[in-house]
Amino acid sequence: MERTHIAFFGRRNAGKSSLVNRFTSQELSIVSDVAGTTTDPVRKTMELLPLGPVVIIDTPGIDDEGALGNLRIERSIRVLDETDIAILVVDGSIGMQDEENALVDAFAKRKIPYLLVFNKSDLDLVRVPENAMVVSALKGEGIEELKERVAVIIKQRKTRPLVSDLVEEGDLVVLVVPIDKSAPKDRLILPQQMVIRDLLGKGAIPVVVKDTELAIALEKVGKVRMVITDSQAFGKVSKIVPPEIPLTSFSILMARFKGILDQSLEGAGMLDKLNDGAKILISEGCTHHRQCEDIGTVKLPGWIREYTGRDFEFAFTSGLEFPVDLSGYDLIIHCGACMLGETEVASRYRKAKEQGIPMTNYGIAIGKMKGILGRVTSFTIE
Ligand SMILES: Nc1nc2c(ncn2[C@@H]2O[C@H](COP(=O)(O)OP(=O)(O)OP(=O)(O)O)[C@@H](O)[C@H]2O)c(=O)[nH]1
Ligand code: SF4
Ligand SMILES: [Mg+2]
Repeated sequence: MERTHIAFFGRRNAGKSSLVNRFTSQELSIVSDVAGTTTDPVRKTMELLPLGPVVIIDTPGIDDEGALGNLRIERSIRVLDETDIAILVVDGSIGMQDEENALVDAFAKRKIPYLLVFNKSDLDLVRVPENAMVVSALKGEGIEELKERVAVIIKQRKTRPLVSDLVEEGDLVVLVVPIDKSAPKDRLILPQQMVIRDLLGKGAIPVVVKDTELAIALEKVGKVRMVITDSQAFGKVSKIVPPEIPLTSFSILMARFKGILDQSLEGAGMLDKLNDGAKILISEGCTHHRQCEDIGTVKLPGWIREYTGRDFEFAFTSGLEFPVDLSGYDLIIHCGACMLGETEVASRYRKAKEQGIPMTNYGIAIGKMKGILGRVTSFTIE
């Protein structure tokens, strides 16, 4: 399961950092009575009972002032893009103001579930709205109840299956994992681990091979329900796997899992419509190119030029930077985003959609250029 990103928002001095420290039982953030103590979002990845794997995010107050204040507000708002569950912390001795109401609107617009928390219950509180919880970060009161409420929301979040709905118990599924120089040393990447885990959970039988042993494996193993490959090896693998065996890739399954498959398929169609000089944004989810190495920066531009016979202008971004204004681009091609949370990915695709810019990802773009997109997204089951 993906990590749940839980972010604490509110005005300055509401007690966000105090509450984060109580919530995590750690001294994560500095607390003081100076308004504007937290100046940058603070993130902490951890396991938290009864919530499981989470990222806890403390944010600067959204009522900060001046030029620097505006920058801080922007950073807090940016955190919404990765937020799965929001905690809106209100100074209960003051109550809700315009800023809190604006945040509630922002949560609603992005469909982010949130909990309204009136803090400082040890003081005299103004009238508490019915849907609000009351806590005291100072005294540590109401913290367990808050965690339980968050746990309920986590349980309710819909989890789509990655691959287990496409196979039956006892089905044999061959996974192709090329071990070339771009493969990480001594381990499998997250989408590969997730597919294996999901197949095992279903009672299916995953068989993992390198591309070089695929042909021999298919001969030996008998009836195969599906082959799942790294999309970089689509060209080679699609020639080895007989057409009657369904074929797809880890990245296509991930796109389906993250709810962005349809938009990505539509976006890939743009590759046939680009004019010379079109601007293509290639965006990667991490800065250290874990297993992607030069795919985005070198290989992909080369393949696109070869496929289209045209020349384009390429721009690149990586990590958490993703342009707010996408209007200069004709097409966006994103990496598999294995290091990004589901909500961050969804919000990038939503931005592209809102601005009318086609967007696709590496695996689907490669499938398209190899001429096998129909085959690798059909998910046909014999
Ligand atoms: N009485 C009382 N004071 C609290 C409570 N929680 C926090 N405070 C105090 O409120 C002040 C601000 O707390 P912080 O946790 O730094 O607030 P913040 O929302 O993170 O503030 P910024 O980082 O400036 O946005 C500190 O003096 C805290 O001790 C509470 O439950 N009761
Ligand atoms: S986040 Fe993107 S660039 Fe980074 S390893 Fe994953 S797929 Fe590659
Ligand atoms: Mg703070």
